[in-house]
Amino acid sequence: MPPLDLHVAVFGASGAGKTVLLAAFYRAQTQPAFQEEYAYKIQAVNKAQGNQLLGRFYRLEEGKFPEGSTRFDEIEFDFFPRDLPEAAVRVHWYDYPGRWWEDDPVDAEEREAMRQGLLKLGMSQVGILLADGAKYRSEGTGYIRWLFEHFADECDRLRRTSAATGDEVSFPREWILALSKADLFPPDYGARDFEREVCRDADDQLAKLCSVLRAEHAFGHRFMLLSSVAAPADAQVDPRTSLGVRTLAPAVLVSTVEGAVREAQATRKEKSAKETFFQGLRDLVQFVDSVDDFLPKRYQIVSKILRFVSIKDFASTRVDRLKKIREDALRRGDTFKAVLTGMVAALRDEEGLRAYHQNQ
Ligand SMILES: Nc1nc2c(ncn2[C@@H]2O[C@H](COP(=O)(O)OP(=O)(O)OP(=O)(O)O)[C@@H](O)[C@H]2O)c(=O)[nH]1
Ligand SMILES: [Mg+2]
Repeated sequence: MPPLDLHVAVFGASGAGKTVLLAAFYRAQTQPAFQEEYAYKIQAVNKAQGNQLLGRFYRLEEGKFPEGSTRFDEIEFDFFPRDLPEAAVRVHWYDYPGRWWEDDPVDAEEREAMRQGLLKLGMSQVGILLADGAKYRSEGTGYIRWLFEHFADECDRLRRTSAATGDEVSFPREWILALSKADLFPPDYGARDFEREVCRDADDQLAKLCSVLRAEHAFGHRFMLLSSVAAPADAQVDPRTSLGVRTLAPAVLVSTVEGAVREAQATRKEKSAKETFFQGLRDLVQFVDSVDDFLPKRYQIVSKILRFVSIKDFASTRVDRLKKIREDALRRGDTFKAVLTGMVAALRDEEGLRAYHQNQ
């Protein structure tokens, strides 16, 4: 069976930390210690791109950050179970100049690259809106309000200009709000604290953004902290310390399932208003064999996921149980079960609990 494709689009202004995040994401998950602990590992589908990412990381180790990006890149990563030859999950990741959200294109060529790139971002299953941690640290609440307003305006503008040229832009259905450069915050600051501050201080702007994205149920309830490297203001960069980069793929996987459940619930007329996610999930599993018929194409991945991870394990907070299932699957050579349960477990370990929080 080919790997499950997850498309993730990181939305972030210039300097928010997209390119460094990509290098850290790759590097952290290629480490032998990572493989030992998580029981899966990542490989770049294109080896040359993998080397470029490593090169970028080695320069970070010498304290050199990348220049601002100048073009659109698509990078694919495969997730393999420890010691098994086949990949279970393929993550498609896009990197691009954040100034595309601010400036007009410099020429016709860039305009076209921008158009194609933004269409790809919009087609992704999961969107990550990256709030710049350094700016939030220095500017406070005003920055988050500005970010939501600015992003809502840009999405609105994109929709209007695309409509004028005959393109229909879509936006990801599921969203994660992530705070980059989380190393600039105190060590006990978690995604839960970020969620509290955002809901307390920027609820109006959040509501407006949700309506522009047409994502009332899907934006503003998943929060992440991300730190690609520790870069304290007056000390050396420490590229070996990261936060949340190992939680990202699992968060995207789970968000994709949640999106499909909600979509399936919405198509069923008899659904009660109070039906929970897990009731919806249970229901979806009962239909799992016919699910591909009624789910939109981009969610068909979910029927596959649910063949390998049981609802109980999906909902379980028992990391030890998940790890046991994962190890059994490895012994049996069950590629998909091993990686998928490994990812669910990663959301519940210590790093996952600090870096990821869902409030509803
Ligand atoms: N403290 C800290 N600083 C970071 C981190 N990641 C990035 N930075 C800083 O943020 C700057 C911008 O990061 P990039 O990854 O290049 O930003 P970008 O979003 O790719 O920017 P564009 O390519 O212009 O869109 C870096 O040069 C670093 O100074 C991080 O994890 N922690
Ligand atoms: Mg960049």
